[in-house]
Amino acid sequence: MSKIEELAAAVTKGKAKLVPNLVNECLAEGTDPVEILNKGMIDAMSIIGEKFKNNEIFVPEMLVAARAMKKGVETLKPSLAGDSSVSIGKYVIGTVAGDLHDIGKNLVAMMIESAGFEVIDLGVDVPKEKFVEAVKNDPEVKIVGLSALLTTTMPAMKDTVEALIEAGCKNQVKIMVGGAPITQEFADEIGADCYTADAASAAQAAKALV
Ligand code: B1M
Repeated sequence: MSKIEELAAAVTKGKAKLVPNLVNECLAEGTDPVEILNKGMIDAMSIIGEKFKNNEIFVPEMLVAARAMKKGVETLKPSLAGDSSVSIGKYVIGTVAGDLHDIGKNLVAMMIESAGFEVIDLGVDVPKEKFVEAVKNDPEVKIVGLSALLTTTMPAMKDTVEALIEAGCKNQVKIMVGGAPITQEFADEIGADCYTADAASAAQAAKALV
């Protein structure tokens, strides 16, 4: 088994203590950090998602796999993120109300930060009012990023975009959306300015928006 396969196996089994070492071993072998992220961790989480859908595993197993992946991302962060010493603007990000998924949101935040933004991370299960407040309280915020992983929280994303529009925030910020169930069509329907499918393209799109 290759090191990257060992890493993926450790993530799917939720072996959080083994994951940082395996990430470092992959890096020491010269594996590209993006490949480590994609093949060693994101693919592993897709396997977990499939197993959950097929009732082969349940929430606790999903949770330990998520914890293991978080450890891996923390270890990989210095190799993935570039120079963020100069700020090109503030970027507010959060997972919408009712939704506790934050691995993808954290990856987006990390890539956005390495693209040169100062990131204000509101966390998970963020009420629409908190997004509005974050924009209203800081004229330097240029973009708001909303993440949703559940079909059941897509309406909360819509509500948040509506609240930002109603509060007049669209004069100040652009709104970016993403997450597994989100599509370009949905983004257009709710009035978001930008949809991207992954963290790397979110960072590129954010730079293009300012
Ligand atoms: Co959840 N869960 N989960 N879960 N979970 C999914 C999303 C699910 C697809 C699993 C499945 O059934 N196959 C399913 C949703 C089904 C649906 O709505 N259609 C599901 C479910 C049902 C649930 C619960 C309801 C389960 C239950 O309790 N019965 C529950 C809901 C809790 C809640 O939120 N209220 C729940 C709970 C959990 C855990 C807490 C156990 C855990 C999350 C831990 C955490 O995040 N801290 C968890 C996990 C780990 C998953 C899966 C397995 C993995 C998610 C993940 O981290 N992927 C997931 C299955 C799957 O996705 N295949 C699943 C890796 C991550 C890097 O990808 O988050 O997609 P992702 O982010 C990507 C892109 O989407 C994009 O970029 C990221 C990186 O490239 N992106 C953006 C994300 N945000 C963006 C924002 C942008 C741009 C791009 O701009 C701003």
